[in-house]
Amino acid sequence: MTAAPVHGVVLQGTGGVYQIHLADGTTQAGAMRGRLKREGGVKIAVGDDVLVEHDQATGGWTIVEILPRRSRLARRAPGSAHMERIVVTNVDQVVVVFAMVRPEPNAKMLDRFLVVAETNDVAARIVINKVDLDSRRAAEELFGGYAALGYPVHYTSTVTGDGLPELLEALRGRVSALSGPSGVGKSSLLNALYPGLDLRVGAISESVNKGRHTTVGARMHPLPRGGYVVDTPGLREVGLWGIAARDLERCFPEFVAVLGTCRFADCRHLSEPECGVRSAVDAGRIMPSRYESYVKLREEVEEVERTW
Ligand SMILES: Nc1nc2c(ncn2[C@@H]2O[C@H](COP(=O)(O)OP(=O)(O)O)[C@@H](O)[C@H]2O)c(=O)[nH]1
Ligand SMILES: [Mg+2]
Ligand SMILES: [Zn+2]
Repeated sequence: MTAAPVHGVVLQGTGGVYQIHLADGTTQAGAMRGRLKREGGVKIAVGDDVLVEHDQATGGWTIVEILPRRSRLARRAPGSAHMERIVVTNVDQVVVVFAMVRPEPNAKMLDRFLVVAETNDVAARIVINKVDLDSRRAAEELFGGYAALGYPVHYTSTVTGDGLPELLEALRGRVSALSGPSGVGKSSLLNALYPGLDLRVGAISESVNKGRHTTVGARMHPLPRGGYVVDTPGLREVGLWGIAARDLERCFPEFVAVLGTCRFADCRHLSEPECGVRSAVDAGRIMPSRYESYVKLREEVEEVERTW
């Protein structure tokens, strides 16, 4: 006897056993139905919305269907130049966390995360933590430009509580991939936002995934008021490997308005004459640091294309 299938979200998976968060709030272990495995070849990923059936005789849960994916973040499969591996699906937003100081924010890394979000059609949000260690004005001087581009910027402190209610609201009911360098306060923020919740925040560290062949899977954590936070080791490597050089310009929202003003339709915005993007940089309408990030990423992506 099996009851009617119910909806669940895949939190984690290893060795064919998946942790599935059900609508009733419980988390159950389940495997994929054999027929599904044989037919589609579609592999279940963390974040997948699935239908699961409960076998009342055995007490076991079986995944009977994977529902359509709203989004996906993929990376190059370890050890392979051309294969991709889905890290997580159905992410609504990438939340990039930096600190005002200790460690110093890194604009190039921030821009890289934003490009990953843009190229995957996922919204992005920026959190600048440790604002208690510097003036609010200094923070806004550094990051106000991003708010002007349309990326919401939260200025937070786990010491003073600044910005925490707004961040809590922004995470509620959504699937958020939290990322950023270690030491910026990601674990502290989650602990401050969700006291008493066992998020196993210690796992949110990119350093565990630095070895070339180690793969630590993503892991979703259900939030008490709805939504999920995803711990995605290796998010830094997500996305860029699959992006075409000519598509990179579209990942910089402030470039899009001036693209039509370049003399050459295939302008790379590097050293071509009469480049609308470089004119906009010179005119102060595009942040020089953003343009520098573009140049660096463009070179990187072209290099990858050459080696293919
Ligand atoms: N001054 C200050 N220190 C913070 C803040 N948030 C976290 N920290 C400290 O920064 C260090 C790293 O925090 P942690 O949460 O482990 O960072 P993670 O590596 O990003 O998870 C710890 O010593 C925290 O106490 C903050 O808002 N202000
Ligand atoms: Mg941490
Ligand atoms: Zn150009």
